[in-house]
Amino acid sequence: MTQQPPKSTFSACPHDCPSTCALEVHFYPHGDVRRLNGAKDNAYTAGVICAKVARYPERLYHPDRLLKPLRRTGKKGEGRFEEISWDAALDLIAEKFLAAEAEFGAESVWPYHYAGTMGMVQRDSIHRLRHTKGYSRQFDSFCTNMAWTGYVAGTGKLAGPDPREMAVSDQIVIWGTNPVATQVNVMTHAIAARKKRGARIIVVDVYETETMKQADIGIILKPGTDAALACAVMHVLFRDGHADRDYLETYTDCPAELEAHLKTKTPEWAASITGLDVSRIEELAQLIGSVKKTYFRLGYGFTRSRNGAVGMHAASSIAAVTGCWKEEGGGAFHNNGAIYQLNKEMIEAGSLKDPAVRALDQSLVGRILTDDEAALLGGPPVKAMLIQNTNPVSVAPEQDLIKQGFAREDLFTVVHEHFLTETAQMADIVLPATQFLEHDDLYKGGGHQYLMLGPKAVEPPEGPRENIFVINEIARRVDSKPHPGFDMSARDHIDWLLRNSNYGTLADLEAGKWIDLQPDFETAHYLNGFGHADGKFHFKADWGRSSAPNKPDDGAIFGPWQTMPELPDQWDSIELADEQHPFRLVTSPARSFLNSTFNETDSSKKKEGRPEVWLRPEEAERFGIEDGAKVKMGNRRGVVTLHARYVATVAPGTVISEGIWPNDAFEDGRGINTLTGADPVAPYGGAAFHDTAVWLRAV
Ligand SMILES: Nc1nc2c(c(=O)[nH]1)N[C@H]1C(S)=C(S)[C@@H](COP(=O)(O)OP(=O)(O)OC[C@H]3O[C@@H](n4cnc5c(=O)[nH]c(N)nc54)[C@H](O)[C@@H]3O)O[C@H]1N2
Ligand SMILES: Nc1nc2c(c(=O)[nH]1)N[C@H]1C(S)=C(S)[C@@H](COP(=O)(O)OP(=O)(O)OC[C@H]3O[C@@H](n4cnc5c(=O)[nH]c(N)nc54)[C@H](O)[C@@H]3O)O[C@H]1N2
Ligand code: SF4
Ligand SMILES: [Mo]
Repeated sequence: MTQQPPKSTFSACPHDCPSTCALEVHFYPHGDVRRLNGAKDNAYTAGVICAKVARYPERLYHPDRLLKPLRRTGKKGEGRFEEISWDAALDLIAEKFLAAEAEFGAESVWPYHYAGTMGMVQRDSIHRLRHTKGYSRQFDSFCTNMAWTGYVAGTGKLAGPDPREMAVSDQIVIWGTNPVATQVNVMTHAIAARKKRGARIIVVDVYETETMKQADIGIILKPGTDAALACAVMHVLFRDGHADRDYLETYTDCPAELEAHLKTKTPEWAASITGLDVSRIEELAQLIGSVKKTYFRLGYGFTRSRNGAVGMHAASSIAAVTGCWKEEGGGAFHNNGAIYQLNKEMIEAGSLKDPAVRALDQSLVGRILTDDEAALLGGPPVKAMLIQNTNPVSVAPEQDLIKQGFAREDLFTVVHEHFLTETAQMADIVLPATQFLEHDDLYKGGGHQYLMLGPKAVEPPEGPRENIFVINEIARRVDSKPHPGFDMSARDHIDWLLRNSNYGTLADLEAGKWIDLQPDFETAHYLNGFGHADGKFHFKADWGRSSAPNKPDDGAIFGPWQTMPELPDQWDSIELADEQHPFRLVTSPARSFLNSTFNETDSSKKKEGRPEVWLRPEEAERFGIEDGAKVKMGNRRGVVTLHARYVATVAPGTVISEGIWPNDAFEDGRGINTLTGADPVAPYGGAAFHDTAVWLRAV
């Protein structure tokens, strides 16, 4: 007799979202997944998840899901494929990878991945293949570079006050993040603080987001001007006696120098840069100065600019001026990356990593595939790629170049995917992948402090295979150096990682579901000293010379880093508007998509409507653009076609286009990243997705 399937089980959300929610998975009696909920017994998730993941069966049982390996039969990108067996596909991949290696060297093969799943076994095993073969490495630059570099410039460590303390805060400043859309649990805790303690919620963004609609105070500033706002706030704090001088003396590097430097950074000065009224800046500073328990929740959004690291450092400095770091419910939190000490040797084969092998910048994929010598770092052309967990033809900047690159007949591309994405459409071989409920993995929260298990909950359909299967099978066929990680199942990997990181065993984690790794209060609030060698918070940033999580290990430093201001200041390295490009475009996330994920589901597409550009009515009228009209938006990188919408609550001179829509949702198949630039941002790289000058024209 077959066993009765369980009614429910637990999991963890695999998506690239700081919330990394603890999930309950509910089944129908026949065993299919019925719905997903947030786990109530997880203190951060607290029973709440976003709507798009709650309706996961729509993605899991989607009729367009890839179920068979495919081989291209038509021209590149034409979309014509035939089914082949797994064995035939893997043999062909090995043959092509070996041929590229023989003719151009191992660096001509570029395994390319990102964070479609955040599960460490399925996401990072691609490094095991890379390092055991000496294939090109990847420099990650889509997401975290400016934010982490800027935060660590001040604190010396990527960690901060327990995010659950938002619930005991008196004031929460949500800066450059839109949690209603991007990390719903921030709202759970912020709203709890408001209900229980009357806490005030302040939101700083470049337009009125759904989060701002729920706030008590909304500050709408011009993109890339956050450092100016932060400086003026600190000016007022010093001026009006809200600076905690004892704290500054004990815990910071150069308070007197900062105070002198800020003398000219008046609200009037900042008003002219940010587009805010002087009174608004004064009001914000008074609120921050008068509430001890102020929790700054600093997001990624405001750092996706060419001055993003400077902006993040400036915003985090405010908390060091008021000394709110020492309060329960106070301080400045961005991400908890540094609290996890994980031994990933079996997953990544880091011991076999050859630092002499080039690390290609993932954002420069368009330039790399079109043989830009600088982007190729002096090495051979890229001749073969294995792509897992990412959709560069949609999500990466300089899309026109990327399409040209992937169209090369001499490039052999393998894409392992759930759906026939824009990238998969350009592939020579498409492999079907399991979804997170169909494989085992281990997750860590960026926006909280749990290490979490996501066990396999259902059998995959016949066809899709997990990422490590593909990695291990290719490794076997391309004569990689031996490594024990190739002979381990996902469960073996999880067990080994836990044991060798002193976090117990897989059996322990199966029983406990997650491990709370929150450091003690003194450590999290830096009461024993900040992460720098001198134990101080650094107002003076050591740009380009400091260590930071994203610092390239080949020593590369990018952009005009020598001109970065050491003390918090406005830095005009952004793509400023000019006569030809009167607007600055920000490509904020859409609530119902997660990067390019979920943009294949009907319910998400329906909720989001169509690709649009939002701008102020009076500015639109000046360019003869009517509400709802079809418009072209462009710059030197390319042109996209979408529809205009009048929105009065956007910063002056700014236009917003929410969401990474499928490229084919745009009239001529060009997606929003046609317009964004890939130039690496100072000092440690990153793509400035929210920093783009454009023109707009009615059509
Ligand atoms: N629904 C949904 N959730 C997501 C994602 C998604 O695409 N959709 N993406 C996931 C990923 S990969 C990540 S990294 C996180 C990122 O999540 P967040 O940290 O929230 O960062 P962003 O999504 O880039 O942008 C957040 C907000 O910053 C604003 N912003 C842009 N430029 C500026 C500026 O110069 N100053 C200020 N003050 N604000 C600015 C944008 O308008 C936006 O509302 O979210 C994850 N969650
Ligand atoms: N214009 C603009 N562009 C942006 C951003 C923006 O704000 N604006 N945000 C940027 C940011 S922050 C990020 S992080 C990047 C994210 O870009 P990506 O990492 O590409 O993000 P996703 O679209 O979430 O995931 C990519 C693919 O991974 C696949 N996938 C998921 N799980 C698995 C799995 O287990 N196995 C395999 N083989 N595949 C899987 C999904 O089906 C999906 O197609 O986008 C960046 N691009
Ligand atoms: S809020 Fe983020 S982590 Fe939570 S379920 Fe939604 S996508 Fe996943
Ligand atoms: Mo991201």
